[in-house]
Amino acid sequence: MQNKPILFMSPGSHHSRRVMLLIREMDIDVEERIVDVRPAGMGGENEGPEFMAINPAGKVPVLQDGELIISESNAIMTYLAESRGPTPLWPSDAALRAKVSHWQFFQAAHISPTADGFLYENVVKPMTGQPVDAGAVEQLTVSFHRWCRVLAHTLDTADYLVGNQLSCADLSVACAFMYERAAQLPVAEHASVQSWLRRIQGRESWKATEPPMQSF
Ligand SMILES: N[C@@H](CCC(=O)N[C@@H](CS)C(=O)NCC(=O)O)C(=O)O
Repeated sequence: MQNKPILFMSPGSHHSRRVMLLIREMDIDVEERIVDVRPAGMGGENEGPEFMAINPAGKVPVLQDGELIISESNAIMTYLAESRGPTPLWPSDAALRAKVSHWQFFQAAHISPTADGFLYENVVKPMTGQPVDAGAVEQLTVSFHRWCRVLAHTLDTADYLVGNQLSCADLSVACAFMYERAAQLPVAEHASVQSWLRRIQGRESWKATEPPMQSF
């Protein structure tokens, strides 16, 4: 019998979490192996030779399934959904699947860099004794509202991002908001986005992947 896949992850990693959510939503048997992830130059396990041999980018998540080693959370999700599916989370209809994919690219290109910027300014900098850059926060705020308006364009009239049912799109995008409170993301100004986020956060998969403490 083939060994079960291994997900190298960190419980506090928002990028790991979208894969962890999918694993639970699809009830896939995966070993989750915690990596001590630290920022560059801080001596984390993610920079050690063993992990770098698995992912030369030194980042989690990474999935190992037999011969396959794959990083990038959304690529891992596609692989799991396709190899362990079918699942409505990754629709069989090509047009719907393109829409799911669209939101995953949107998350990686727009929402995550903006939310991560807030996390850096409002959490990492104060924690490391650096001054917050008010100008940077102002620019991030403009971007954040811009991307939330894009989400609201769909969520004002639908409960979920694609086909009005839960899909990988919701799992991918919701994780970008994981540190909403600590990072002071102004989500409250976008009622439909906030309601959608609470809907995802109400799921068992979300509760089961809550990190033991506010870790990063
Ligand atoms: N685009 C990647 C981002 C992965 C990522 O940045 N992971 C963070 C943890 S949330 C990490 O491993 N950081 C360590 C580092 O950058 O050195 C994905 O979606 O998987």
